[in-house]
Amino acid sequence: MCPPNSRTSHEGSSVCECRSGFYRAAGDANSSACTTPPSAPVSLSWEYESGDGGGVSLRWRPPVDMGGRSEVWYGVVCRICPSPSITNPASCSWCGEGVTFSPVQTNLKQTSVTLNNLLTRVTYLIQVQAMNEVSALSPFPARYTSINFTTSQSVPSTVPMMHQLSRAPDSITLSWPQPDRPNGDILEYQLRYFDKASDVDSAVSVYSETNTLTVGSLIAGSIYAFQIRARNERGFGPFSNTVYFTTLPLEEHSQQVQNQLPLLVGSVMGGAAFLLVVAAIVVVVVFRSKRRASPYSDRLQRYISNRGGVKYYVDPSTYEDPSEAVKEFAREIESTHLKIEEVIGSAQFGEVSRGRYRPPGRRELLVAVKTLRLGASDREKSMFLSEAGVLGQFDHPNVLKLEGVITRVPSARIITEFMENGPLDSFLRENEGQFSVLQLVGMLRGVGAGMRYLSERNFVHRDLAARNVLVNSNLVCKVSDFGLSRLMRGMDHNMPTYTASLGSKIPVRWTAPEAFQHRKFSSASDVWSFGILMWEVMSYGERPYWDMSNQEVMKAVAEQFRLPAPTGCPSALHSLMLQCWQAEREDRPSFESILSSMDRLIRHPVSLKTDIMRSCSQPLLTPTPTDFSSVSTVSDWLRALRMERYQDEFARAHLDTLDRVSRLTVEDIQNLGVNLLGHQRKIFNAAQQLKAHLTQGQVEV
Ligand code: 30K
Repeated sequence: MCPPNSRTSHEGSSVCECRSGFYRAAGDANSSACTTPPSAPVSLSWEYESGDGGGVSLRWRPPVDMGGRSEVWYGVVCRICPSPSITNPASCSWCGEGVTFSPVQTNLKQTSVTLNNLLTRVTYLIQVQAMNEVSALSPFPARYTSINFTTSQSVPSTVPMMHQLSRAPDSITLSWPQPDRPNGDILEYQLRYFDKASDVDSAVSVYSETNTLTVGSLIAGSIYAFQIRARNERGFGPFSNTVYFTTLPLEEHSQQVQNQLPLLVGSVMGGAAFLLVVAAIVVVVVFRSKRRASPYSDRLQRYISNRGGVKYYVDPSTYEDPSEAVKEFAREIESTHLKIEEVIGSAQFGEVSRGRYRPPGRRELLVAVKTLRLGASDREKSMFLSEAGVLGQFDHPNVLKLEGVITRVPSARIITEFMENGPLDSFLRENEGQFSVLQLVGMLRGVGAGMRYLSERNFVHRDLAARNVLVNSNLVCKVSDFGLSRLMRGMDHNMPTYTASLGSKIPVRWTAPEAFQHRKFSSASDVWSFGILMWEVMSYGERPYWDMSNQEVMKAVAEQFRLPAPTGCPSALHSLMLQCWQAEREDRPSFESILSSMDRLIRHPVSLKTDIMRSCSQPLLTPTPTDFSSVSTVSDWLRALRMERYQDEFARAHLDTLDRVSRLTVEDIQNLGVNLLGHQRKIFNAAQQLKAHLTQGQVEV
């Protein structure tokens, strides 16, 4: 006798074969009954999930016919259809990756699933298939049941963040972006606020149709709690998290007024009627000039606004609690989604490892994981994490991308994209001479584009250098290291006593003179650093100013010496560098203009042809290069170089003609008794230049 759904094909056969449409699964014994795929699930229904996630939950009951097996699982197919009346399912397209399934989309063991991130006012066609161990053996598709529904408009999702635009003793002006899912037109926002000392029952509400609002009648120097929500046709969405802002303390206010007093007094003298007009102009002018003089001034760095569609970056240190900034701008990553592989380098607060991160519902990414070293203080932890608070605000192909943070465990981690070729400086050193000028300019253009993006947002990097730019496998360069700038800035504000010792922390060779002398950091000082970075790139990672000491570099730069064009560097690029190194920061180009210059060069590659005369190692240039017409003796030459102090050494070595000087070798100079390293280099380069000049003269004759 054969078990159910099987039979023998001939007399005396030892196995019972399955009847058509019935199967034995791999694990089934030969003597067991044959089984078939299950029938379709039944009673499929849907309903909205509570909350504002735009979710729908689906439920069904198991198939009536289990096909003779006990196990069953389900798969969900999601399609999006053009109209509510589905006449032809073929006209529906796949939902794509936007929709997420909880717990999973396939191999579901339970009879319910939640779909999230659905669009509003869209018709979905959902099919739920039932499968068992023998489904794969059947040539027919799994049986399914389907349902369609049209999502209604729902209330807006929460407003993701809120920022202070300005403050006075009795008022605060706030701005915020649209909710991620407005689900229709936003009709108005409700801002509710209360004194932090009291509770939410005492909250007052104000309404606005725009994304900014000024709240008045506040008490000076007090902390207020703010919450915001948006309303569309369907009603109000949920309130945002509470954020706290403080009104301006009276002392600070009076100081600000005092600073403006001389201007006011001047205006008063102009007469009463005139005064009104003048005062208005003065206020505008003062505000504007302040902004230009110090683009990283507290005010602007602190505030985010959407003026002209550009967001200003928000300085996490202006938050009451900087970890709030991290929460706001950085996603918290589940440790279980991250695999750390090997250490690839070290950074200021600990080591950097390579890892793999699998975000739910997305493919695995290679990432770099910065880990805060064990035993770090709370202050170090918050400085460490504030880099993520900055990075998380940016989204540009030439700015390192933040994937998220892990803050809930003792050793905090920052997860960013992995950059296959590592830091730009070592990458170039390891590949010296391997790239065309066009490729090098392409890399520089990338860094320039990242910097233009950052400067548009009023972010001042302060530590732009090739070591802080990372390169991926496509040679795309991305600006990184937003930590050092934060650290220096934090100290600036909070620990003035450290400022003096900080001198050593400033990367002098990359820093504009006004920044290392008076700490006037600005986008214009970033432009100076960009010029140095251009030099690093064109010289394949040579150290700027070679082995000169920081002191010597500062002195040389103050005396208007500038780096010469690296070997093989087109003069058009060197002249762009020289523009970045203008002593007066107002004279330097903006990143915008640097980028257009580079684009022009890239479009006309002839301009990037190296001109031979300049390709040889040039001396540290002065803006007025050595004028040989007035140089006829060795003393003249030394004077032109501001190296008069070595006259005796030159005389002792019988270097009494320009011809002899032009033939100086590096060893000769070392034996001369010129003991300052930078000077040896300077003299050698100047001698080379002299040689070029003399040979040129001969050719001309
Ligand atoms: O892929 C990488 N992604 C990163 C993200 C890497 C490094 C940082 N932060 C560091 C940037 C440089 N800065 C220097 C002062 C210290 C912090 C963020 C990163 C690296 C990398 C790791 C540590 C130091 C420098 C770079 C990386 N190094 C690599 C070396 C590499 N990726 C890929 C290949 C490689 O081969 C030698």
